[in-house]
Amino acid sequence: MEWITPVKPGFGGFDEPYERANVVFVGVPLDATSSYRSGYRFGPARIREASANLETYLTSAGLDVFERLNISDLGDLMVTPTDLRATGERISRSVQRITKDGKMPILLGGEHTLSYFAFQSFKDVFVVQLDAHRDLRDEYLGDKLCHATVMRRVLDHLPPERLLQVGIRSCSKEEAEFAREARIATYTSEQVIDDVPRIAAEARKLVGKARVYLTIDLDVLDPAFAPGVATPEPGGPSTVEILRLVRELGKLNISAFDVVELVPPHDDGTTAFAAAKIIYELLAAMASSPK
Ligand SMILES: [Mn+2]
Repeated sequence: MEWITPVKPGFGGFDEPYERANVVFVGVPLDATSSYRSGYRFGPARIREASANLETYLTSAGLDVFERLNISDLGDLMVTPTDLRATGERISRSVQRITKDGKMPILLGGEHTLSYFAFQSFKDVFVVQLDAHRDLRDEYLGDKLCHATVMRRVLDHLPPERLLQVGIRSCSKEEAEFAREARIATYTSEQVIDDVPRIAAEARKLVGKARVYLTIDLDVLDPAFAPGVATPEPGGPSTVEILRLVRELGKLNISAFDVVELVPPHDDGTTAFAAAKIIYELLAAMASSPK
């Protein structure tokens, strides 16, 4: 219906047919294991809304991401509220299918537990995690699989030298000891703030040409820049520091990424717009770097 010139509901207000796409968005409104703030289920919709109100031309890269990439948005995956495993299988199956079709999946969260199911679709990946928290507890409030244990569960299937944690400023004593013993590569929040270009360069060197699953927990940002998250942790980098970082990380050999932990009932829009901007910067970096 050309005569109405509709704004499409997909990311950025655009929506290429799946068959033509090389980048495919899926929303995962998972809202199951929160121990404090909840309302994640509104996350994907708010990120899409913000994305439609930001420019698709990125001044940093000097390109329009929608001219360089064919972007499709499949909408939100069905979440079974009381069955995490059933929802998890649906996440894994979708990510597997998109990858098998030669396209890159991008997941809009939703709570962080979704990363565990998405990650399982990839063999031999390097997991790069931007997060205030390590999420390495073996158990939390009696749960083996939840937002506080998600990376520990990932490590059930991944050698610890294939995990890089960036922006860390909070964990339990048990997690700190586990991370030390497992020698998990870590950059603290203050290391990032002190020298973004150096951390970005070191991260790129460490990861090399490995295929990457990138997970971005929005609480990596200082709560001043991202108040709408489930567990805000003071002392984080600013939005511009994270944008500069992801601009470099976007040059890695990324197979898939997710942006998680937005809780719209606690957001004034700031966090949703930061999330959308981070995604645009990543897309621009990917579009401008030959793989
Ligand atoms: Mn976190």
